[in-house]
Amino acid sequence: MSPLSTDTIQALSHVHAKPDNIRFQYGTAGFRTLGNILDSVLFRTGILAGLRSKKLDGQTIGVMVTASHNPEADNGVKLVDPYGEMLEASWEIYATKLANAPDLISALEDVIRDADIDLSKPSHVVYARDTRPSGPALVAALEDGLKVLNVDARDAGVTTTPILHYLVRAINTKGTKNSYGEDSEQGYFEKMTNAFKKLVAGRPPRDSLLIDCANGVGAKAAVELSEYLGDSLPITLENTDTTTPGVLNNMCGADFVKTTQKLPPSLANKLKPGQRGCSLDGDADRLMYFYLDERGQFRMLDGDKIATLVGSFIGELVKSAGLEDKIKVGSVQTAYANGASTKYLSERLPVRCVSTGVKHLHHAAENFDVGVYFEANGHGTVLFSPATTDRLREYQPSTPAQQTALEHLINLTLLINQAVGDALSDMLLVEVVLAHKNYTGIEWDSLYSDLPNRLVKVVVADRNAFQTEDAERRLVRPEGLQARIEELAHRYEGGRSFVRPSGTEDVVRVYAEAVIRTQADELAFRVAGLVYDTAGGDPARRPKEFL
Ligand code: G16
Repeated sequence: MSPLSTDTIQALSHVHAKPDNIRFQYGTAGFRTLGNILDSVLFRTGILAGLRSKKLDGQTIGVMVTASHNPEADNGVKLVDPYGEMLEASWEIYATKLANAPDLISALEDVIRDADIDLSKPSHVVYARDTRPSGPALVAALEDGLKVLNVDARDAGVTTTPILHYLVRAINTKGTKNSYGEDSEQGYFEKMTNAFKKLVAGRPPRDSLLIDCANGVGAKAAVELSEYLGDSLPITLENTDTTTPGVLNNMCGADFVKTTQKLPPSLANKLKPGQRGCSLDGDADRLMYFYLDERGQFRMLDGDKIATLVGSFIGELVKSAGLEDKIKVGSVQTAYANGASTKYLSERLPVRCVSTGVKHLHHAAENFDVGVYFEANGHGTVLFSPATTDRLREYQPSTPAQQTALEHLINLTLLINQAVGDALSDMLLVEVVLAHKNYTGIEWDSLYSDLPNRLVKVVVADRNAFQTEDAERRLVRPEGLQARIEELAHRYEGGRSFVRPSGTEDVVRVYAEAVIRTQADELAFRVAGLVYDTAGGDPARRPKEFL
């Protein structure tokens, strides 16, 4: 085992000093907080990424510098494991330990001993960042961390989170039976758009899709995508300003649409009634669809609507291919899933509910032959198990109709980014289903009616005081609060509400749904008020609706 170069670590830790009195936590999507306090975290994460790669015999680990849907002043960093999945949970503890260690060298020695890491092994890392202004400085700190272990590092530049995940998987599977594609952006776009073109071949031309790029890195990727798509899908890009300070995710993007249930004001005169529109988030891993109905009313098609559309379509293809006895399609949701979507899906597929966070959904989806997972916020994908992929490759259909369905399924395995939820890949997937069904947004929307729902954020003194159980559907702490929430929810027809601490923002989230719109809103704000009063919220940030 080669020793740690303690002199280098000491010198660089001095340059990237840890701020006092701040405790960092590797949460739902890595470290995420104000960008201007993250320098030491990035430096330390660089070292951790090198250690993780050494632990895995030099396989390439990904590092993404982003705060996704959060405000522009926030930033963050997360590690990506070799197949493009989220960092293994046991290493999240090491990440948090290193980020907070007063004595970095002794913490590193602990981790190396505990995880049994051979420092003489090689290490490879690929990293990227989104368009946030704090990105370049944070990447420089990360690079200093990578130098500590002489990591062989590749800078993937400014790109989306899903492209970084794709690159990690492509690099690690290169030359193997499970090769995921060329390890370049070009490889990513070609793989996806070639499959898309085959899937929509012979279908009537579609009218233009309007894409709200959240003024983030998705704008850059969407421009490239449109070149690869050619005329197979006409798209119009909006909110593509990645240089004006303050505009990222501001009054636009997938999180704005989901939480306000409104059209971004910047699209007001651009989206025509009946036209399909969609919003990406700041790093292009979430997708929300929408349209204006004939009365000009905004209608949202969220992650639940995507899951039901896609899950049913894949289930039908499996059946048409004659594979329904051999391939089981299942779906994974979280407590945020609209009750109506769960009902619709459960009548067609097995459905599981897990805690918020892609890593939970991803792992649960791996238990199905084909696992369709989407969070209501628009984050999700479809996983085909390795055995299913082999089965599709080897299957001999007995009729031309089975052959066609089989080809569609195989092309879907290429279109879908199975490494992680990917707004652009998901968008093409939705477009494929709409083209096959000859649906507009209106027909898609009419598959089932959402129960009116409302999501509210409450700023409290300590969100860690909130603890949950049963896939976050029930609060265990603060004691007594759950019973009061239930008591309130029972007063409304179809009332359901739950409360959980966010893993990406310093807030507690309150969700409520009910049969009638005004009642869903009232329930949400009454529960939010309860949370506020129990936990001592910040008066300056008390949600206006329950003042
Ligand atoms: C991240 C996670 C998602 C999660 C979201 C919100 O998304 O990857 O799985 O749903 O945060 O989490 P929370 O409610 O705990 O704040 P993103 O798009 O911000 O990376």
